[in-house]
Amino acid sequence: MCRAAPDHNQDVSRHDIAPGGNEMALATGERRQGFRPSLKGIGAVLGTGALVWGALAVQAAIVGERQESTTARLEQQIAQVQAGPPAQAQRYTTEVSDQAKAQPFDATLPPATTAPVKEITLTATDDTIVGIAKDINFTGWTFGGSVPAKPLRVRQGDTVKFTLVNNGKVGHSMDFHAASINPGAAFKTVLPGQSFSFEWKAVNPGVYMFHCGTPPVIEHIGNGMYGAIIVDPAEGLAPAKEFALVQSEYYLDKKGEVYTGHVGKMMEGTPDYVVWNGMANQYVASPLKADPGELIRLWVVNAGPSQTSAFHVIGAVFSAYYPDGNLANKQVGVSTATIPAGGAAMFELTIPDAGTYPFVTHSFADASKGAIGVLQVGTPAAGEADGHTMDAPASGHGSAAAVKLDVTMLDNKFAQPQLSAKAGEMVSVNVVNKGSALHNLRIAGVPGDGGKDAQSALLTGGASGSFTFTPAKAGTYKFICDVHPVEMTGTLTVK
Ligand SMILES: [Cu+2]
Repeated sequence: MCRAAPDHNQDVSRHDIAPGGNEMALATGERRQGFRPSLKGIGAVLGTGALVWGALAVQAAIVGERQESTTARLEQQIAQVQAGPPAQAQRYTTEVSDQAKAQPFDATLPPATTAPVKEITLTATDDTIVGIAKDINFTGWTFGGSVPAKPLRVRQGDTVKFTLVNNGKVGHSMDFHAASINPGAAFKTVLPGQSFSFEWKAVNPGVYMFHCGTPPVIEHIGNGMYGAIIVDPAEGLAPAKEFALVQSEYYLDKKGEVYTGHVGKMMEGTPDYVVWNGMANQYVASPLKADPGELIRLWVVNAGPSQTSAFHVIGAVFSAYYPDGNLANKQVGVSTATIPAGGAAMFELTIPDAGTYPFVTHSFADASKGAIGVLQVGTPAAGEADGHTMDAPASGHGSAAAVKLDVTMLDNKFAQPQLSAKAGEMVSVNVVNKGSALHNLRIAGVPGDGGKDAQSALLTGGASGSFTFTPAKAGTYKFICDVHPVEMTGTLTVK
């Protein structure tokens, strides 16, 4: 049920969303009547950049966005995209930022209040600096001054009275995936300096994305305008340790000291960072904490704008997985679940043994760009470096007589890519991670403890560990880091 607020904002009505509108504003202010995008026709005229033009024009035409500044921006972006693909992707550090160290994004989730009407106001900004990674500051576009927005929580049956205040320099809007509402009336663009209210009823329980839907949507989401809203089911939920996690991508352009969003990279789908709750690897440095045997509930949104998440907790299986967070969607015994861009899911798990359990998108190209966090269950075992290492496989061998090998991990290579050992002779490997990313060392095809490949624990930056194995047969064996299996490889020669 939508009720447009009686015009705070006369101007907004002029900029109303008109689905099916076929008029496009040009930067000159002139309007092109009867604009009917034809990819083929445009392609013939404009050449290779045309598909992108087509995509943006269709989007703009469909939504009928007529705001001059947005249109000018759109044309700039088209020019940018037409200028060619982005420069070869640079690898940025995934070491946590000073901001993430000082104040990691709070992933804990307080319960919803019992008020049947939830009045929520969010302020849009487009100049909020976010410390994505060490020495990488980014001009975020936000709801409420953080990327992502702080999670919202209501109960099924509540009425949400929502107000968007636009303190930004361009138009912004709010699209609640949890709402069933006429988007043309409710999700419309609000001009800078103005505000707009609408209300909706939280009918469907679960977890949903919300985001700015002002064209080009990819830019507004790519710059940070999104968050999670949880709608508790009417029947309630079992008590649990709850966390809200939003996966999203950053695409960087260098403008002075502070980075801005690179729309060309967004269109190419080549993110520089993929992160949990806005900052690279922040929960590796500051793990989320739970107790052994405690029910853990994770509300996970994939804000995109474009990547698919393959959500997984290393060393655990979800006792229940609910697509969109609706209890009616229950699946059990799930290790890894797909969360599409714009989608969400709720996961429940119980971890019996104390230890360090990383949560990742198992699309490892993305995990290695910052989408790794850690669930710290119980207190770290003695000997675990600064509490962030996984338990090393217990060694059943005395290591006194073992041959010692030292391996140093860097970002992203092994400092000793060639190792050698003798068949039948026990080897003790000491590994130290001198990089900032999460690494391990696994020797493929050489049995270690418990029938698995001989391997170290997953080690955070600065941590160290050790493991032993006794190679049975001569040969050459490849060792890799499971987090960086392409770049981090080496060879063990057994004579
Ligand atoms: Cu926006």
